[in-house]
Amino acid sequence: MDKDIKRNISLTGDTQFTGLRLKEPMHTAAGLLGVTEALRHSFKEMGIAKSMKALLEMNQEDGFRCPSCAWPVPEHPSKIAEYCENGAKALADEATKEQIGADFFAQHSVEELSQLSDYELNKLGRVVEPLVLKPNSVHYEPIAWTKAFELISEELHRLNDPNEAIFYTSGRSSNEAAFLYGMFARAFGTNNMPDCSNMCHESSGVALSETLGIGKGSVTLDDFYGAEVILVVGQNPGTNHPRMLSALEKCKKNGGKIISINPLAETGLVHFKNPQSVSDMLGSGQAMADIHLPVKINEDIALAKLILKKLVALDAKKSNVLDHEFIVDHVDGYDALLQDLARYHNEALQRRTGVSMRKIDQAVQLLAENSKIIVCWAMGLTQHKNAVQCIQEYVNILLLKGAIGKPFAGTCPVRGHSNVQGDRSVGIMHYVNQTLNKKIKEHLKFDPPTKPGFDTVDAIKAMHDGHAKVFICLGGNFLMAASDTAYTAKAVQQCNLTVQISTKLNRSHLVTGQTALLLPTFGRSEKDEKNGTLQFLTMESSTGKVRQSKGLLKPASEHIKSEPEIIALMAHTYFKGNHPMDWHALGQDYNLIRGYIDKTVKGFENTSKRSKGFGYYLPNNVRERNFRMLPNGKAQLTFNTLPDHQLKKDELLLMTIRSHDQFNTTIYGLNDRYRGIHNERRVVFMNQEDMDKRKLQKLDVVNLHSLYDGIKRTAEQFLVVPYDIPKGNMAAYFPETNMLVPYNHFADKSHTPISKSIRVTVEKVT
Ligand SMILES: Nc1nc2c(c(=O)[nH]1)N[C@H]1C(S)=C(S)[C@@H](COP(=O)(O)OP(=O)(O)OC[C@H]3O[C@@H](n4cnc5c(=O)[nH]c(N)nc54)[C@H](O)[C@@H]3O)O[C@H]1N2
Ligand SMILES: Nc1nc2c(c(=O)[nH]1)N[C@H]1C(S)=C(S)[C@@H](COP(=O)(O)OP(=O)(O)OC[C@H]3O[C@@H](n4cnc5c(=O)[nH]c(N)nc54)[C@H](O)[C@@H]3O)O[C@H]1N2
Ligand SMILES: [Mo]
Repeated sequence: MDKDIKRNISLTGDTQFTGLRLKEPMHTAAGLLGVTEALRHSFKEMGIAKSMKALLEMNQEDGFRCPSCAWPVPEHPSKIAEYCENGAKALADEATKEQIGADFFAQHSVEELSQLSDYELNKLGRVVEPLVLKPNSVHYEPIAWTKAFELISEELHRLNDPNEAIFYTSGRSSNEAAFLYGMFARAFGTNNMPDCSNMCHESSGVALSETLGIGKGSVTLDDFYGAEVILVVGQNPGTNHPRMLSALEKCKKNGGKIISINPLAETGLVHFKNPQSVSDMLGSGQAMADIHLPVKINEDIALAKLILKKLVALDAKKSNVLDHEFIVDHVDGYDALLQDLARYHNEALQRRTGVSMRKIDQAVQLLAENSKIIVCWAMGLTQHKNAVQCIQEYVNILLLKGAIGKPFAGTCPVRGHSNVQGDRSVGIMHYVNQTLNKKIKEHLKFDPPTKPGFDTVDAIKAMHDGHAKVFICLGGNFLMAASDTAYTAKAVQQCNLTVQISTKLNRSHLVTGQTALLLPTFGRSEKDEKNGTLQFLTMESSTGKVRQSKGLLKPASEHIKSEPEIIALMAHTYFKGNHPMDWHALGQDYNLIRGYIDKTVKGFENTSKRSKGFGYYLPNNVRERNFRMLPNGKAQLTFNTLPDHQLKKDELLLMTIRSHDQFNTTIYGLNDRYRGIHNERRVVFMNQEDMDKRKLQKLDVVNLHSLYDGIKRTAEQFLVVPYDIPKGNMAAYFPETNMLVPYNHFADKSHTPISKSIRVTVEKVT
């Protein structure tokens, strides 16, 4: 193949300002405005009849799971609105009437399309037929499905080593599709299975496996309702998990208290109106967080240590502050932890946090007096160099309080993508799981590879250095989600073939290998019938519950295929019938896939039946206080050190966050109304004092630079917005700022990029 072709593709698209209007940040989340906003969005994208039909089925017993976040659905969902504004937006986005096919791509080259912003690309609509971008061409053209699978098969057969292929997964898939995909990668011969979770909750998985013996959270939804204290750390539920607010509200109604630990006073945590409650809708809503600790970016270890020290000191004065019985029976490392804590000084810790001692004492008081405690967290903890340690420091608090493995208490890493947890459960992983491998040999009758594969960071490097040649993606937008956009683009462009199984157009379809395939697939809300039988899929929520999902809308086109069918045909074409698994049949009847899942994956038994209705919980050792798999058979306390960012005088720490109008790299709109931002994404939130020091005024235009290992990276064109954010900290939206995140700086042990604490300087553009 000719290696010389260089398509002229823009990595940013249009960066012109869109016309910022600033308002005051809002104090009330959800409520009537939330649902009206949701419906307005759905009606515009999908039409009224289709919207109502679909919304009424979303998250209902026999309906489909919301394609947005992974928050669990209650046993008795509301019949009118078991969805939130952002769930409705996600549905409207996938069920849109807009479509693009071969004619569109004949008219518009990938070079031309790359000039559009991510927002404009997504608005173009659903991709409705399989397309190929040939070497030396800048136009996608139609390709028959059979030809597409043959092309993939040829490229895979041509590789010198199976480890030259990479199989990426985004978390919107189903257990069935993810299982088939993971097993195809293994049957092909590689564990190169990076997934979006590497950029997301991988740090939680590592932190929890080491300390509690399972890489998942331990609480159920019902635990929220009876908790006495819930800590919401580094998470913005009002935007990213709106249905979680109902659970927090129920906890408060039952007398529980909420503590928010976050550099920003995020709207859903300050005030909240429940759209399902008439009295709330008419009144002013609830004050959600009882205490807000505005911790500086990445100073959670200092804060948690100070809390631990204060709890230990109180425990010395009066009994029952710590749960000594639990500690003696189940916890390893108590004396050593106490010795370690003694090395730190309260005032020094407090200064680092930036939070007043008075507020910290209020939080300590609540934690001292109660023991049914849940800690929830998301990206504010997982995306730092010391992310694993940050999480483990909060686990220390739970362990000393005995708030583990009993009702109304425990860990809750709040997952992002709707099935990211299920994907991992059924086999999407870059490491080797011996138990799973044994089962694969026994039931799938092939020998899985025993060498660990690439995670996201390693995959980018391998492609960049020419060690990987075929890159297949089950959903997602790898280019824009990964860090270091320019480096990642170069990596992907080194490949011979890139394959995207997608619903909608994104920049990963434009920045491609020599040859690229765009294989259009069903969205979650679409009806999947095979040979006259209605198929269903299953997903696992953030709390480890497996449930069915049945789409009901007519698929966007008769030329698109479901994810399981695409994967099955890819494998069938590759093996040409020469494999112990009947791949073709698996793509036609998902009960057959579930049959295999039941046999090979721990905890999944009789899934086709048990996943009906409200589904079933997977086993969880923490819920049973079983720590046999850990050293000394006990849960592990950890000693975590304070970070040293070695900030230069003019550097600030930048966190890259989500606006209210996006789902990761999918941009629904240009507003972030809770934070008072309208019609613009290119903004940077700064503390007024940091602005004054740099002689910056509101709405000044700035460029942001990061400097790591002597390499300067720049994100251009941002408007300065003064905001209530701790001194020394800044925030801007992801993915516009991903080019600032160096590919080789990531969390110890988990490799999650440092997207929440990037050292950055601000340059005023004159
Ligand atoms: N509508 C919508 N829903 C989504 C998504 C979406 O994009 N849109 N994305 C989904 C996905 S994949 C995920 S992973 C989740 C993400 O959900 P979140 O983690 O809530 O998303 P982020 O916007 O990254 O917000 C991080 C929060 O952490 C805070 N934070 C940042 N740094 C620190 C720190 O050092 N310490 C503390 N204590 N807090 C900090 C920020 O102020 C912010 O409130 O949401 C999921 N749900
Ligand atoms: N700087 C910075 N970077 C980050 C983050 C951050 O906070 N800051 N967050 C990280 C996190 S938490 C995550 S999870 C990753 C997200 O990384 P990804 O999961 O790779 O990205 P998404 O934006 O969720 O993927 C969107 C695309 O998925 C496709 N899609 C949508 N629905 C379906 C479906 O049902 N099936 C298929 N096959 N395709 C579908 C559409 O084509 C859409 O354009 O980004 C990470 N990157
Ligand atoms: Mo995520």
